[in-house]
Amino acid sequence: MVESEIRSVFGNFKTTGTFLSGKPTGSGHIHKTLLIRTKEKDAPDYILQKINQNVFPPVREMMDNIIRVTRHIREKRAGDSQVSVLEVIETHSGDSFFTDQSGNHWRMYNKLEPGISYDIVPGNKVANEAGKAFGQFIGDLRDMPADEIYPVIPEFHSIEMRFEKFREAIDANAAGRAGEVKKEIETAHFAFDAMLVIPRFEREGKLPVRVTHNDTKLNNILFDEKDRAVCVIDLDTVMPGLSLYDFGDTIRTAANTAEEDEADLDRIRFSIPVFKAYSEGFIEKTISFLTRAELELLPLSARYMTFIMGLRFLTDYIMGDVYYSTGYSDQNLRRCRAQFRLMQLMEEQHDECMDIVMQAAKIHGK
Ligand code: ADP
Ligand code: GN1
Ligand code: MG
Repeated sequence: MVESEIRSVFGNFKTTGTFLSGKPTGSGHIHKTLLIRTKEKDAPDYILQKINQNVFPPVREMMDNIIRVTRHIREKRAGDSQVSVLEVIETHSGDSFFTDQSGNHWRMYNKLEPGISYDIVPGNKVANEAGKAFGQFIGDLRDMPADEIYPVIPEFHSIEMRFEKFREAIDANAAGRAGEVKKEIETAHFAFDAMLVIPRFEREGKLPVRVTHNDTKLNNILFDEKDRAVCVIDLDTVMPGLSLYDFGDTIRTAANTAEEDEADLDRIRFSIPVFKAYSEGFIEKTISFLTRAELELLPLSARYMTFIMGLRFLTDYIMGDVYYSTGYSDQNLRRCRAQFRLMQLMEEQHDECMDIVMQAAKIHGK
């Protein structure tokens, strides 16, 4: 996209400062994210995003959710000087997003400074801060009635729905790739049953449905120069969900010593110190309301989320890369293989993880 077009989209929002440049930023897989720099030294910079409408068709409902959630957290965190909250910048007509002539939807946020995000954990402090931040997030939204939040992607983390889509993709074989990935298909079938504990417990009413983030990748937290977690971002998927999803997805990303698409599977390790640091932070902030079943399923949740992402990457590869942004032709397959490898390592270390969780719960009073 050329800069003159970006400048013209930027012109539709109520901003301070004049447009200097607009460049792609971040490593998210869903939206096109641009960092907008302004000319004046005292004017803020902005984050402009072209919303992926294929993934988020109910754009208005999604933006309404974000406004509700940010307002709620801002009220809760008033006076907490470490915390920043995303601010949706209005258009000149007072709307939360702008629609261009081709029907693309755009939204803008204040750029948080310095706004450091990590794809790979640089140390245990970041892991502990991340645990506190996502734990606090669920805690802050505890009193928000789940029916005030629109389910923008229904059944987002349902393993049964994801498995069904995976089987449909194999049957359709739209990109002619199913034959290449027999081994991964077999791994998926083999791993599936163990995951069903979580939906079963949910159906039995043992796992409370809360308002959760649902996309708690490590890079969806912004840190400051001292590695303090300052802001939880990427609020598009905030919906009714399980605390397990939020715990598990950060472990999937933070406790992996390698990139999400690492091709050399020997470089993938499951870091117990990171698991411990994250768990301690998360449990500190949630122990007062987590149920026993939630606590006991935390170690499995990491495997559940790693499996679900591996399965989704594999499904997307089989379908011909229609959902996630990819930078090269077999990136989704590499992502899948890396997730499946990590899932196996997590299984081997399950008992150690359980001890860590129980120890952290004891320290914080359960
Ligand atoms: P996606 O859904 O595609 O992951 P995100 O909203 O997570 O989109 O944004 C992608 C990346 O852009 C983030 O990981 C972060 O690096 C950067 N980013 C997003 N919003 C902000 C913000 N308000 N301030 C600073 N950086 C941001
Ligand atoms: C996507 O938006 P981003 O890059 O933070 C995806 C998540 C996956 C993740 C895998 C809406 O997250 O569910 O866990 O990629 N978001 C959506 O890296 O599908
Ligand atoms: Mg993101």
